[in-house]
Amino acid sequence: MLGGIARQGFTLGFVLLGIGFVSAFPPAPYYSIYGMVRDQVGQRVKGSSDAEVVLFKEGEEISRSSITNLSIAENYELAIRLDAARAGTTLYREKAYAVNSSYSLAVDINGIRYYPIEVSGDLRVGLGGERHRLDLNLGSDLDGDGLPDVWEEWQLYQAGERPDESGNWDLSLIGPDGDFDGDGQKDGFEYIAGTFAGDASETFGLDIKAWREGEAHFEFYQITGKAYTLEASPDGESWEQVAFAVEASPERASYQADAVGVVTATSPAENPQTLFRLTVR
Ligand SMILES: [Ca+2]
Ligand SMILES: [Ca+2]
Repeated sequence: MLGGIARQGFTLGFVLLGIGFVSAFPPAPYYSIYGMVRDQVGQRVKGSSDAEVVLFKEGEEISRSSITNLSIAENYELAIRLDAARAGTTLYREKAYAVNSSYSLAVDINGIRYYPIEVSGDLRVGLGGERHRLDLNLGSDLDGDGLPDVWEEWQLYQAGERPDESGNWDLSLIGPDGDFDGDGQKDGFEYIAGTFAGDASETFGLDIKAWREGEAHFEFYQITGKAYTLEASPDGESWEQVAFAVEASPERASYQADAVGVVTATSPAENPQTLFRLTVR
């Protein structure tokens, strides 16, 4: 909520700039972070007023910003106010950050506080005006590989692995750059795509089945909760996002799956040589 107020304040400043009162305000440069908050099994955290990213400075809460459903590519954005380092602005500075100083984050969902894996790294404030993508993945990460351990244990279980007598799983079998099931797709990629990293029969991909009457016909394997977009290219170099229709639904810019399984899709394509690629988030 406070994040929303901060953004309104920024908008207000911008409006005032238009009518010439800006000199009454100290400059308020911001460094922004944005990205996707995912739960410990890799699913996008749904936006709500009870889901917020919280910003800390030296252990003290500075601001918070709601997780939203507004964009398919990201579900949070947080503006970090930078210290203009001017004399006589002590109060202002308490909530501002020096460039390259450290900050920390937490995620509050329905009154429960979570610490994203990324917080264990060294988070540093960048320059004013910069926008930096920082996806936040919730859950513990005892093996320090950036993948939530709960998701890794799920993949191991699904592949027939079991914990040892002490209840410990061999998390070293799975890693972001590994390919546990040998299907050619990295475990870290399967985490994002929502496919099983321990089942080589389950992979992310786009099968182009046919072209007829100005339409390309596809199949792909959808995973509940994942969002898909389609891009087209005449030459494999320049790509642009295109609308597509899944099953009998109307054409749309993106598609969010509500089930698991193979679906058919179509997209207009005047040229049968058009190349397509699918993106999953
Ligand atoms: Ca891990
Ligand atoms: Ca794999």
